[in-house]
Amino acid sequence: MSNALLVIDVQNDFCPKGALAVKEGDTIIHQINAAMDHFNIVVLTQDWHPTNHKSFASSYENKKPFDTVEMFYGNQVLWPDHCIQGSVGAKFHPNLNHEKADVIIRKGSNPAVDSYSAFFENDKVTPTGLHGYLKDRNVKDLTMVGLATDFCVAFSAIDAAKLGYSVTVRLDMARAIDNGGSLNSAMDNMSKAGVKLKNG
Ligand code: VGL
Ligand code: ZN
Repeated sequence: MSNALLVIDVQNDFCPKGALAVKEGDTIIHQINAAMDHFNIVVLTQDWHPTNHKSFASSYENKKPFDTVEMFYGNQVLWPDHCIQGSVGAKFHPNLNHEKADVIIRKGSNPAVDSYSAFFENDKVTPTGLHGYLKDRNVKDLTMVGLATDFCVAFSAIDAAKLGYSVTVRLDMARAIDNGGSLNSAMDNMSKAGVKLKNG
């Protein structure tokens, strides 16, 4: 039985000065690097969107960032353009020790579907392949860190708990966007799903 550290979206665009900057997003990186040595497997995720992605406010005529739209899979927050495939903003933050990664999962490549979770796209049915990988490697315990607590970290943690993993989110190694109460509701939803929330 193995454990894995999932490092969610520690990319330039989610760090200060990035296109969708998360406050203090870069302050967690040294601690994340140190944590990598304590797990059997390190997984990194990378938000990886085409320029015309339907989660971008710029894909609509009368929308601005943080407005919402109804997609075929439900409500979707609209974001500033971020993590465009191949751009500097999509790269891992230079301080992140990405060479420790056993596997890198890229997500959000389908222009019609956003993908917060490391396991399923936002349609809740299209898998990323991570569950198969972790099953094959006999991983049962997952610890999640990274950006942003209230979106990609929370969605990944809740999906993992539903899939039967024992899941811990290390809040001291995660930071939130916290738009319109999103952090509070994400914390509630994670607790209800049985995700352990720890600060150290
Ligand atoms: C994320 C919004 C849009 C995240 C990604 O990594 O939490 N949030 N794309
Ligand atoms: Zn995104």
